[in-house]
Amino acid sequence: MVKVITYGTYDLLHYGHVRLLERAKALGDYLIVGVTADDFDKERGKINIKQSLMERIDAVRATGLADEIIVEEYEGQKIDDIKRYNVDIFTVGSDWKGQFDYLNEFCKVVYLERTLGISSSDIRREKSQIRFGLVGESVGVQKFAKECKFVNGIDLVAVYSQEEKYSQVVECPSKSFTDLLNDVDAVYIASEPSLHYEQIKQSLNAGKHVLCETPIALSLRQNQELFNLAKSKSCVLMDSIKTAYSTAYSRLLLLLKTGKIGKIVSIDATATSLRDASEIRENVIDHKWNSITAWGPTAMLPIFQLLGTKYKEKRIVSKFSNIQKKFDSFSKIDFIYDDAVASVKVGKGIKSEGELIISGTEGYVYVPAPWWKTDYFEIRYENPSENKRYFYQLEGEGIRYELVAFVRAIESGMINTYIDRDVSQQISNVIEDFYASKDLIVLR
Ligand code: C2G
Repeated sequence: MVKVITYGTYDLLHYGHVRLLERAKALGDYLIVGVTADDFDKERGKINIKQSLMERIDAVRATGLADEIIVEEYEGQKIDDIKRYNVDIFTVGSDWKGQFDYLNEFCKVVYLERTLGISSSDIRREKSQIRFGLVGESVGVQKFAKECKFVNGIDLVAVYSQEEKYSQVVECPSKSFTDLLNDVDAVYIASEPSLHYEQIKQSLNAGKHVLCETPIALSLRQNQELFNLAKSKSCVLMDSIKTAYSTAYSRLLLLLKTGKIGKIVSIDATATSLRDASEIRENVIDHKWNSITAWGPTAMLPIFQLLGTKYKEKRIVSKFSNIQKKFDSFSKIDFIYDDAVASVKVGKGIKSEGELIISGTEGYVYVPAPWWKTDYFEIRYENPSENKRYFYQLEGEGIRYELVAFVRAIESGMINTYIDRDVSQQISNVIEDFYASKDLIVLR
């Protein structure tokens, strides 16, 4: 019996896939099909898959061409499988020509002519083309313009910015925010925090979906009003904190919720950058993004996601470079819970170690700087031999995964579960108290 094996994602199964399977089957007597697991696809850059692994397996099974179906989960698994299943022939489409010649050492390698004129990504693009616009004057506009290219289902069609260097990311920038809204279905807002509320409100009232750089509002009431408005308009409103969408960070949260370090007693999150320090010192910086709005939401995210938002009290200690404009060059926020404590240190006028340390009754988590865009973390125990290290590929600082989540939320109408509504609202609440000098101690 001649055993043949082939592998694929098989997303939105189409006749190109079926023709490949038919010809693979014809190469021998028994065909094994390896369907790729979600994580394996993500690792190798395929982040736009629409169907779950089970849906893709069922579709391959329904062709009746596979004698056996397995799941491909890791790099190099093909060698294991060829040996384990005693395979005679490995085959794959000609788009992979040359990529699997190394398998000649273990079995015969056959590249079958790829069927022209059809692909899963074309089908994905036809399924939904969301016209996307970028707004604002922060580097996020440039980053998102770059990252859009990796995400099926969105077309960057408009940009509105008050600064030349950002509006240049498209051929013809919009002349006004209203003009932009007329041309899009969804918008990413990275303007200064004080503009977010009005711009989100105008977007939602125009029936547009919104992904807004956090904080989405500078007060709890405004935040609640915006989420209610989004609901009433059946529009998606998402907080943009790229950390929440990075695989390493989201897997870390899951591991901690399983009790990997016992009960969490303390969390310390630090995020600083001296990028604008000279302007801050000379007081020339445009006071759009102070420390607490630029870094506060990101640093508060793990605290509210792991300990919840029902802390008993908080204390904000800030050093101001311009107190009239409430520009803090450094802020430290302590949150006291019934059974835990958490501390956030953020600053655009100081430098510190940008690490995240989560302390538990049985061990602790160490996430090295820059933890907010990490692909790596360690879980450490009293006995170092029990320490575990985790690595998860992170492309584009997590922005493309954030965009995939935004597109999925728009297509499915499902609420985005990466950043719960109460976390977003608590972030706005803390920032509101900062501006109202509530729970605030000012350093000289
Ligand atoms: N294919 C084809 N013609 C098309 C599209 C795909 O012959 N128009 C073939 C591909 O060459 C591949 C199989 O169908 O052999 C599955 O294609 P995909 O689902 O796109 O998965 P891909 O990542 O290309 O699979 O590690 C090997 C890869 O997993 C191969």
